[in-house]
Order: sequence, then C-alpha cells, then structure tokens
Amino acid sequence: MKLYFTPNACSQAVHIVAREAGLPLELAKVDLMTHKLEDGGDYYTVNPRGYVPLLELDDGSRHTEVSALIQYLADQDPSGRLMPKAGTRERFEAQQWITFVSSELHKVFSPWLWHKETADSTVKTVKDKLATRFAELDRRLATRSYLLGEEFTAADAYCYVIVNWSHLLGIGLKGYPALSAYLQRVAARPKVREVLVAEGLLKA
Ligand SMILES: N[C@@H](CCC(=O)N[C@@H](CS)C(=O)NCC(=O)O)C(=O)O
Repeated sequence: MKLYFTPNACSQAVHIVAREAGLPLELAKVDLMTHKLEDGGDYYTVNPRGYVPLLELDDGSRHTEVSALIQYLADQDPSGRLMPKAGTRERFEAQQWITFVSSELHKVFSPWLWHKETADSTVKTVKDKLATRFAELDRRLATRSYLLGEEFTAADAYCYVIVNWSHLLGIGLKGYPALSAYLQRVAARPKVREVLVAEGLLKA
C-alpha cells in the first residue's frame, strides 16, 4: 500500500492508523503548495481533486477520504483493537466520533484557518465554533483516556491530528486541560512517534 501524504496534514491520521495496525506502508510525499511529488511529478495526475490523503492499494486502486481510509485500515488489524466490529453499538459510536472530527473539526479548521486571505470575521466565527467543540471534547476526556474509553481507536488518530493543528496555528489550549493531556498522551504513543519521525517532524 502506498500513502500520498503531507507532513502534519490530515493524512497523518491514516499514517497513524496504518502504523498502529502494523500494516506495511510506502510513503509518497506531496507538496500541497505546488501539488508536486518529490520526483517533480504532478499530484493532480494521481488525485484530480488535489488533496491528501490518497491510499493506493496493492491492486493499484486509489482511494480517498480520511474517514473511510482510517476505518478500512483499522479493519485490516486482526486484533480489532482500532475499530469496533461492524454492526455493533460500539462501531456506531466510533463512526459518530469520526464524523464529528471530520465535519465539526477538520472542515471547520480547513480551509479557513490555513489561508491568510480568510477575512478576520470568518476567522473569529471559526475560532468561536472550535472553542465550543474543544470544550465538549475537554469535558468528555476528563473522564476517559480516549474518545471511546480506555482504548485508543482510529477516531483518536483523526482527532489528535486535527486538534493538534491548534499548536501550529497559535490557538491556545490552556483552557482545556483534559484535551491538552489527551494530545500529549496520543503523541507519546510509540507508533505515533514513529509517524512523526517518518514525516520528518521529530528526530529519531
Ligand atoms: N475530503 C477530504 C479532504 C482532505 C483535505 O482536506 N486535505 C487537505 C490537507 S488536510 C489538502 O490536501 N488540501 C490541499 C488541497 O485541497 O489542495 C478528506 O476528508 O479526506
């Protein structure tokens, strides 16, 4: 399998799930400023939508959308540790959290806060909305280690990557102690550290 990724982008959630599941993964880095690959190739020929992540399976088929990719990879892990079994109440809950991260966090942060030309009034609206979501996460994580309980799941990989953008964007998390502790807890996981090293964000 090959993952087209950009360091610190949402593709990192897919990278984390693959490593946590122990799946072999080839990496292809994409420069999102130019939409070029490291060999100078045009990323639009790989993904006409231009965004990461894109997962190429061994049969050559290409797939996108973080929410679907992390569930697919988690389901390849025979231990079933990263995603509850399909059809269970627990799976239903995990899917709700993944969708929450996708629509209430990822697509609130992005593209708005990543574009300098975004109007100040929009930035304020976005930050206010994120503050309500962070407060909810903080309350939830005050009583459990991970979103679903005491076990790390694919939902946490996604939540970690997106909420961690706060640090890159200078959004303080001091008011959310449980959420801050959660980010540190996830970042300290050996497989997550491996991902950060592989993406060139942490020294080995
Ligand atoms: N709908 C996609 C969105 C992925 C996405 O927003 N990717 C961002 C990076 S986090 C990106 O590649 N943006 C650059 C672009 O759209 O050209 C998903 O959920 O996977």
